[in-house]
Amino acid sequence: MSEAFKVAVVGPSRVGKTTLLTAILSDTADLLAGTPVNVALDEATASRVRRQKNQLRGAIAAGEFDAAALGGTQSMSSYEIKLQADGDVGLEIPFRILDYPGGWLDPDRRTESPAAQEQWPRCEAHIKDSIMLLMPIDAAVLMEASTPAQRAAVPDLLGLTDVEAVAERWAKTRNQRPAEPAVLLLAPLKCEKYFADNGGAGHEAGRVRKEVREKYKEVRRIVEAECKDRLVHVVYAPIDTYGCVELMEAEWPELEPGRLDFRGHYRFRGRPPTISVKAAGTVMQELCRAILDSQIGRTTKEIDANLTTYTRLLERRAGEKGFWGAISYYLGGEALDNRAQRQRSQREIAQGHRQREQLREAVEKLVAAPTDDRVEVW
Ligand SMILES: Nc1nc2c(ncn2[C@@H]2O[C@H](COP(=O)(O)OP(=O)(O)OP(=O)(O)O)[C@@H](O)[C@H]2O)c(=O)[nH]1
Ligand SMILES: [Mg+2]
Repeated sequence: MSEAFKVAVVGPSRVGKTTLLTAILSDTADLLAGTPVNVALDEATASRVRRQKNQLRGAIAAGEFDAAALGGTQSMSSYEIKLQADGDVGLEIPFRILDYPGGWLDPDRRTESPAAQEQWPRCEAHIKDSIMLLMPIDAAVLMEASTPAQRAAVPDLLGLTDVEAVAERWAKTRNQRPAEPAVLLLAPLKCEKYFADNGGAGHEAGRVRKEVREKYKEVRRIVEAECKDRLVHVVYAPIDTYGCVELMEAEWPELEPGRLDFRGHYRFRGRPPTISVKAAGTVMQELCRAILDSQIGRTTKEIDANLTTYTRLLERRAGEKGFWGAISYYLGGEALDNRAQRQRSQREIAQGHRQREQLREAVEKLVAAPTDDRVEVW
């Protein structure tokens, strides 16, 4: 299997990690509409996405949004996603996004689950290798807490301690690999109610930003402190994964004396409600930007030096390439050379080069597409 660009998601149970991944995929497909490049999913990913879309369709048809209808993630799952040029030469840029049950972030809960104990080390390894740390944030928890007891519950409900611990480990490795990209993407979700730009009438975008700045200040401090030798690109992107589901009522049931939980009651808006994903494509845009920037940032000499250390042979495709290997392999044309050596077809080489250009153009198009107005670089 070829080396993919890795992305890790970090957030507590029920924050919306899995839903977000589906939204990213459909929004990216929209951004790439009209280009000869498409978003290809492996079978397991496609089936997960299909199941989720069907559930949502069913809910829309029934006219009722049940926040508990979608079962939580039960095990570690890799989303294998490829930006793929049309045609049969098989040129592609592969990404691997890791999803897992948010409950696993809590070390105490991990010890209770055999699956977690078995799979968590692999999750951790993936997180460390990731060029992007994607951090979904429950905007409803942030925004609806008003009494002192509710505010006291917020850090725990956001899983801040565990999220910070993961961010620290991720940043440590990023600092050891200063030439690779490092993107921290803070993504408030369930924020339809607070915005006026996607069918809603909320005017609290400023407060969402302020709350995220405040509650995730420590995450940013940790990341900065760990990344002494490099820059981390921090992006703030409030995302609507549905766009047609709005918070009606916030409930704060008492789990035990002094400890509150949060339960949001949501309802569809619009008749009939139509899904309107917003700003989710930012994730793929930022990923592609990171890849292009880091490639452009290197001098030709560096690339040449790097390339000579790679064997341009068949095994290369199967070997561990690491980030730089992957980048020169996919965008530098090595995937083509390699393939060419096997097939020795001039026609195919010519066709392949054209497709490589298309792929590069599509990546550039993604990057050049206007960024959503909600998005900010911090
Ligand atoms: N209103 C609203 N609801 C959302 C949004 N994103 C997710 N949800 C709902 O939040 C619930 C949890 O979503 P999931 O994507 O399963 O959450 P998760 O983080 O993957 O949860 P675990 O797998 O348990 O870690 C589901 O009922 C979703 O429908 C959003 O942007 N707006
Ligand atoms: Mg999940």
